[in-house]
Amino acid sequence: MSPLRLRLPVPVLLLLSTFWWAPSTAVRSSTLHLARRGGRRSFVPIAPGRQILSIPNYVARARLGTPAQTLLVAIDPSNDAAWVPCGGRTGCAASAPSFAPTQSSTYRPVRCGSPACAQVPGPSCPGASCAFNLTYAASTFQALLGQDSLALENGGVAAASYTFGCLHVVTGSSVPPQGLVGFGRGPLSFPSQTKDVDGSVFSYCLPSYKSSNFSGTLRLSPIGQPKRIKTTPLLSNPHRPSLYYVNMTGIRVGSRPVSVPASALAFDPGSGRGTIIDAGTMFTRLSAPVYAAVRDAFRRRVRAPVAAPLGGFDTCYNVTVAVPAVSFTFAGPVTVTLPEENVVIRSSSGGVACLAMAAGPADGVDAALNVVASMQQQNHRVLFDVANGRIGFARELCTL
Ligand SMILES: *[C@@H]1O[C@H](CO)[C@@H](O)[C@H](O)[C@H]1NC(C)=O
Ligand SMILES: *[C@@H]1O[C@H](CO)[C@@H](O)[C@H](O)[C@H]1NC(C)=O
Ligand SMILES: *[C@@H]1O[C@H](CO)[C@@H](O)[C@H](O)[C@H]1NC(C)=O
Ligand SMILES: CC(=O)N[C@H]1CO[C@H](CO)[C@@H](O)[C@@H]1O
Repeated sequence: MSPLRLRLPVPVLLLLSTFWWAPSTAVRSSTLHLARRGGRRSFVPIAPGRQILSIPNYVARARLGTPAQTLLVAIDPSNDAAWVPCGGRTGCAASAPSFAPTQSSTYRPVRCGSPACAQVPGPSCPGASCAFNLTYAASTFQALLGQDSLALENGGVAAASYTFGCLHVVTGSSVPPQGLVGFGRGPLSFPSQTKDVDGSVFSYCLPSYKSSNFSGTLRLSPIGQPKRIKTTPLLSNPHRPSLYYVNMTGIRVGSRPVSVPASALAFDPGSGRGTIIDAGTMFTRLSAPVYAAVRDAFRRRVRAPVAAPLGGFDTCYNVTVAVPAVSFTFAGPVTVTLPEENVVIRSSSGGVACLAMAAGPADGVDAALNVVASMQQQNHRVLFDVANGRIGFARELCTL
């Protein structure tokens, strides 16, 4: 039942190489001036990690410890605990940026028996410090729980004593190499640990995954959020308490509703069926019957011969085709209409375009889950207003 396992099936990950643009050699910082300076009411600049770190997550610069050590951390709304790779043993040259707790005067290990230790899943106490294991995608970690000062770039100090996992052993790959800050709904997430200041409200605008600019914005408080934004109620699943569930009630391809039985979309905490908003997954995944209906409607509208599948995508075209908009309707009702850039992915050569969605796993806890993923959210503002139990959507261009 771990929400940490909520990630792309491997074939979809593999196709990333097909669609991989050459990574840029340097992290660009020239666009930082776009974020208003002057304290915590401004924006945290975010960028797709795809070009910078070869990961599907969006990243922000974090400063951890005293003096501050800078890491490019993934921002993940479907996880709670933050974790960073920890190194810094004297005499060891770190090959990749990692956090050196011994170099920070404000780092404190979390002791066994402390309240923070009780908040991590499956804590153990081999010594005096609180230890836990974590899985993320296909990787597992062993971590020690610690606390230190955390700030996200341009967002002010989030917390003088932020609780996070210090990773010592990592098995597996394709994880955010410089760590992750969970933006889920559990007690260890960023919104929870900063709620006294940020009021359990944040929003983001994700720039195009092809961009390498930090032109996206993460807004960390109720102040400065869009006043006029269409919202849908947030639903909670006690079995998967980290996740932001919403009530998706219909899907359209072009102007036509896709024929999906209401029962295939209905929220059911017991089985996990329903729809979540996530940004740690790159491409929207729909439960198998829902995806089949959307794909069939899409193919009927496009009317060109379907070419061979590419990676995890089964609806690809060799030729230039006119692509219908796809709309998701949520309770409210709120309809989010996705233009072409949120609907199809084009190969690097430009020759092939595929419907950028896939069917979820055939079985397991995620089989009935629909995941509205980052590619489908890019260039929209998505508001996570936990304080008022709602999620909002508005079109906003944040790609340079
Ligand atoms: C974490 O995993 C390691 C290796 O599998 C195991 O030895 C250890 O006991 C686990 N720790 C916890 C807290 O479960
Ligand atoms: C979701 O929306 C449908 C249609 O409006 C409604 O019938 C259903 O009760 C809603 N489900 C939840 C859990 O709010
Ligand atoms: C797509 O292109 C490939 C390679 O050029 C070709 O083998 C295939 O027949 C084409 N498919 C369609 C449906 O045009
Ligand atoms: C303003 C700016 O820095 N734009 C850059 C954004 O990133 C792209 C590459 O992804 C560059 O080509 C732009 O110059």
